[in-house]
Amino acid sequence: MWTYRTYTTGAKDLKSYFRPRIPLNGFWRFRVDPNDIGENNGWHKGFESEHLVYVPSSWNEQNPDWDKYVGIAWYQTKFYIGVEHIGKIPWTVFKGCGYYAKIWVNGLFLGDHEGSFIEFRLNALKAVTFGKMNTLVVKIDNKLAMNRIPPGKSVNETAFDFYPYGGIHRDVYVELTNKNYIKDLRVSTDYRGLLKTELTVECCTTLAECELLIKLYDKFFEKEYYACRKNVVGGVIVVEDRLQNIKPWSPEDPQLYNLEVNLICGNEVVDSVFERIGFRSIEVRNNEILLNGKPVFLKGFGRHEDFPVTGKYLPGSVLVRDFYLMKKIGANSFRTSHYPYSEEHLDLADELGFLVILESPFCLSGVGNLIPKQEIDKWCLDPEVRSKAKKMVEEMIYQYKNRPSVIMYSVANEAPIGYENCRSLVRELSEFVKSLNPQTLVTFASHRLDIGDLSNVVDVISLNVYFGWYTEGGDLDKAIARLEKELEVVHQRYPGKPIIITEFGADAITGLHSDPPVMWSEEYQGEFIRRYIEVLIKKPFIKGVHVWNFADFRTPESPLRVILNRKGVVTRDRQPKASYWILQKLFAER
Ligand code: GCB
Repeated sequence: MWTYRTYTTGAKDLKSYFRPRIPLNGFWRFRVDPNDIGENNGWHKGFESEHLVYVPSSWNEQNPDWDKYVGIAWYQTKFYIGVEHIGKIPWTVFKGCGYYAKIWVNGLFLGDHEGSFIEFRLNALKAVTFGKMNTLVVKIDNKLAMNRIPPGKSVNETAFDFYPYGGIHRDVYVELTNKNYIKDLRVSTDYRGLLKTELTVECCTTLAECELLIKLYDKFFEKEYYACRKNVVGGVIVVEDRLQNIKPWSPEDPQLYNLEVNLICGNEVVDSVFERIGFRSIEVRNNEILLNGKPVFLKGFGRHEDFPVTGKYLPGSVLVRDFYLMKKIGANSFRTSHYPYSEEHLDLADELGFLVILESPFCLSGVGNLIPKQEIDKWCLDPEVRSKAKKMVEEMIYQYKNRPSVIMYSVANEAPIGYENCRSLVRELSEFVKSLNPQTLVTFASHRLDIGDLSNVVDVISLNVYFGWYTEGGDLDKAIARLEKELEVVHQRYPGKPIIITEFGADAITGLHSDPPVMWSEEYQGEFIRRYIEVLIKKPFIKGVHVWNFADFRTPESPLRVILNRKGVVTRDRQPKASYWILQKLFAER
């Protein structure tokens, strides 16, 4: 049984054609509040402003005046709920905004949420007026602080190498449910047709009058494969069956099914939701990552959600281009570095057959530049940091637990595991993931090649390596010799563990050419990737290669960055660099 409850509150946002939805994407009123005067001046009841901002998208690049603004900003919109909905619960649903958000409807505080990359929904029943316009106000606080995840100090002093965009960067809507509704739906499958459904139902009437009708359809809701009825006894219902003639989900053939669940009370359907599921198994055995019992090799990228003007919002059209570019290059996998991506992003991964490492926002690459070395260990012990890191892992799994594409969770990126308390935190997070679901594969991306006894808690060792860029710069012979040597050492240290190289890459400014290849040229990047991959694919213990990065992305300003991190094999506007074609050839050979 799947037991959360340490941190996750509210219901899971489930797909539904039944629940009425009022989309709130569009132009909202906007106001920055650098001195945090808004609440004292009643802005949460509604505020005046000449400025507009588009939702979803980060605020920064929508107006050059806001570009480097990290701090408090206010958003406001109006919505109407017709009287025909009286008796229903209106939920305000935010798919991702941050860093810290407080929400009011008609001046009444609904709740708050910390963390930019996870959905949350708040019950607005006490606040809304049916048959009238309602005012929704959101206060976003995007200040960087050491007790926030990921940590930072100011716009250009962050522990993470991506731009600290702020705002409402994913969809917002009001969804209406009946008072009896399906709160959570969790599906476990295997490639031999296991279908285990765990449902949490929230009922205000006597549960005995209610039953669940569970149906399995093909991807297009055209053919019904399975149906079962179950009385709602208690709030949690578990149904388990083994289905015949099911096609497994895999990158080569990503077969999806729709699992529909109807809640019927007194002969009336009162709720209906669905999840797109796949039948697949994932495990690590004898040094192999096995998908549906067969060894799989991960080929792909670390990515970012980053695009000009929209910031942390990747519009659907850009996502489609990204996935076609990834397909064309021969990739079958990516990591959601360094935070959970949007539902649409994962929808496409499910649909097009990508194996995803879902990463939490606990990204600490540059934490050593922000606090003195002797304080890092103390920082990792801070109960606030620890509980936030845990909450974010739990929320991430809660939201994405039913995704066939998600085969592994990464609990952190480049945590300073040389320090004892940081090591214990990564251990705690990994064990926590396993306690939520023992079938889940767990890892963390490490820049240290010696992960000590943390090898006992991860299924796969994930390494980020930059010989030939941050060390041995410009000298690929030396870099590759070191890579070979170091990897053999890692393998000898952990002979029973599959290893994935989750990051390796070199910056290239598109259009910058050089013979012989020198750093920052397209030729150097191509050569770097070619020589790495030629080595990596020959090592039997390496089970995956993720090039850093798929596309160039914006970062804080630093002498190491030319506005963007240029390690993309495509530019920020998604045009291939020379390395793209080299990688396409290499991926085809593995
Ligand atoms: C890393 C980090 C990643 C950076 C990358 C780089 O190790 O994990 O966030 O962007 O290196 O390009 O420096």
